[in-house]
Amino acid sequence: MDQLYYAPGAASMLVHWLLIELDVPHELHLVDTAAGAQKRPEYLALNPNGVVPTLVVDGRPMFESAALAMTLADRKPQAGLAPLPGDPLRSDYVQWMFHLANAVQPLFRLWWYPQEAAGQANAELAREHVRPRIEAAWDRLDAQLAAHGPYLLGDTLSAADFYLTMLMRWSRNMPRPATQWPRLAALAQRMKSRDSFNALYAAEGLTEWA
Ligand SMILES: N[C@@H](CCC(=O)N[C@@H](CS)C(=O)NCC(=O)O)C(=O)O
Repeated sequence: MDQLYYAPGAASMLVHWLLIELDVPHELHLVDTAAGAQKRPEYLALNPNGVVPTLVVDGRPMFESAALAMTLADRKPQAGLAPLPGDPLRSDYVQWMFHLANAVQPLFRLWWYPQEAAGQANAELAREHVRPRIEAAWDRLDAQLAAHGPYLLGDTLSAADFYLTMLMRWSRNMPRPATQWPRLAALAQRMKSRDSFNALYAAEGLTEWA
């Protein structure tokens, strides 16, 4: 059975959501990130990066939430959350997964841990600079959905929409949350109406942005 090391609402949420959506048997291990459990030797032995998630598959610990999401979606092709190789939508899907992983998710790392990049003395300034970059990402994603929605792949739901929803959730307490963009708000609404979203919230004890 897959073992997920997670913290509520963290990047592990994408993997957890897909485990539920795809009905993959799994066991949860809570990592107390507030207490620094992700930096302890026993966790670093699983994931030397000291972050969540880690997914142990067949005894092998794997990391990187986007890669784990793609792996899970590919493992259950019948669910249709990843266009198959050869399908013209496959390259769009890979593009959006990489875009979210490389161009959007790292902005949230800068938003929450500005001192890592800029030092404690410049943390507020770094946040001021990253905020418009997150908002610009919402501009572009909203425009994509306006032209080719309602999902990132048009009419086809994919793992990329689960990923985008997690990232939108992360903006919920920002001055301009993603849901201030109308097509992003519509996508969030659709995704939140899935049974798997409710099951995820119950399993992680989440309440905000329900
Ligand atoms: N690229 C990694 C990033 C993971 C990440 O930054 N996780 C955060 C929570 S969202 C974390 O574990 N933070 C605690 C820390 O950095 O000590 C992924 O997507 O798996």
